[in-house]
Amino acid sequence: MILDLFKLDGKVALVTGAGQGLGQGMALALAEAGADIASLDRTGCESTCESVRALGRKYHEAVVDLREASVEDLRKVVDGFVSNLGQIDILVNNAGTIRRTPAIDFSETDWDDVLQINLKAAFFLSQAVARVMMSQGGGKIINIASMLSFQGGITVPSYTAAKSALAGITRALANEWAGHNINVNAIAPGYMATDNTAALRADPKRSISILERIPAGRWGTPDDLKGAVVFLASSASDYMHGAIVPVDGGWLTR
Ligand code: GCO
Repeated sequence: MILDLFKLDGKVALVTGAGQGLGQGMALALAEAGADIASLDRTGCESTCESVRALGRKYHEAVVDLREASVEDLRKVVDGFVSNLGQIDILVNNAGTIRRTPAIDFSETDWDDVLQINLKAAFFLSQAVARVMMSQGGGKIINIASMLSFQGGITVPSYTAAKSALAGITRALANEWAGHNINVNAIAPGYMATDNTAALRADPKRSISILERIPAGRWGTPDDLKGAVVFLASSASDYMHGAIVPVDGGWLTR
């Protein structure tokens, strides 16, 4: 029956940045759908851990700062999860950072950090996890893109570069790995009320102009991504490859 296709019982989902915000919301959604959770975050994720275990699912975490992690470190983290949880069926590349400075003054550090965390780590984690998925017969990779995968943005050039490229590698990896039963897709959240947009919401001009453009008439919340992430993590989306799915209250249609 159709609703059974959405169930994730017996699956293991690795979510980066699962400690708060969108990552926490998605980790809980996957656990509610039946998955055990492997969490990778730069700090411990006590509240995510508690909620996942309260649902009766296993939770295992690795504390890793993606800004500093080498490709070898990422492979070791993935191996550690496989030894503890037995497998990885779903990867959500959610961890991200943003730096706000006009392009004319933008620093090398703000360029490198954002590209490292939002793009390079997502690519090499996908590579390490895809090797596991290939040996298991398939899996689901979900990249968390952005409105700035489609638009230029204002004073966030390295974020726009990383998120636009993340949309590109979503398609590139989808092409290469579809034949291995690995679905690579992305969710592009709209303007969500999380830490990422705190500066925008605190700026009276920008917060009004953003809100005015959202047809749904409100900022998004972590709960708004729950349906899309479970869908893309489940068998219900088995024929989807390389899609970038906006969950944006209609922002892009404006
Ligand atoms: C900005 C915002 C965006 C949002 C989000 C949009 O400056 O435009 O911070 O980057 O955070 O990613 O989808």
